[in-house]
Amino acid sequence: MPLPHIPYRPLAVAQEQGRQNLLDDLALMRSRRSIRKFSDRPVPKQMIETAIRIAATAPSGANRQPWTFVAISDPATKRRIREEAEAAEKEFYEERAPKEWLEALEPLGTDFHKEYLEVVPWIIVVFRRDADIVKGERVKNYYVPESVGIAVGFFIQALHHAGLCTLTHTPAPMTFLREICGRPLNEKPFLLMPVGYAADDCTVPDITKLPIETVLHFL
Ligand code: IYR
Repeated sequence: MPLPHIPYRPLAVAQEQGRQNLLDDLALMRSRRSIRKFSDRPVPKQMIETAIRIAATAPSGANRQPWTFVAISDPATKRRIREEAEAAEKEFYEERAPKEWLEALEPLGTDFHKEYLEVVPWIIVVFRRDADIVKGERVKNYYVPESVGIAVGFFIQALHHAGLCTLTHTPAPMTFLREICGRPLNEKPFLLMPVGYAADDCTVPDITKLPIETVLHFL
């Protein structure tokens, strides 16, 4: 049965203000980087919860909201995640990764060591729910990677605006995360995200983004 419809009042922004807001947002997002060197400075649980509330406002296929966030601050759990992630990454770098992939990573200087997983105050594990179990029945969700990707985008932006940093990390395979987080079989790990403040001596590779002409075509 269709839901009742209610009036929608979009945010009232005069066009000039809108222009300025976009420029401000552009500067804000240009100053964001993924980092691999975190501080152990604590981050209040409330900040994590609010950032995840922001993520959970994302649009999703049939409004199924096919994401689950697990926020971990327990040191023993973080240690287990580090151990498992490093084991998976070691195998990736030393055995599984095709030469071409290793060459693509070389400029970034990454390797299997993931100390930051024990240093950061929080690790957020994002799960995708390709199906839900409703009254014992499997009910399929739609556009799941698109939906979860959008939610994670909101999350990353919110963290950055709050002065926090993250990294979108996908150790492969990631199935160990389901067991560590105690999630059911219909939830599949999507991303592992350390969240915290950057270390004072944090450095990032000097990358550039593609020119706008490459990524945008007006017709
Ligand atoms: N998951 C590995 C390898 C890696 C892959 C990509 I694609 C990156 O952009 C960076 C790293 C790791 O985290 O080291």
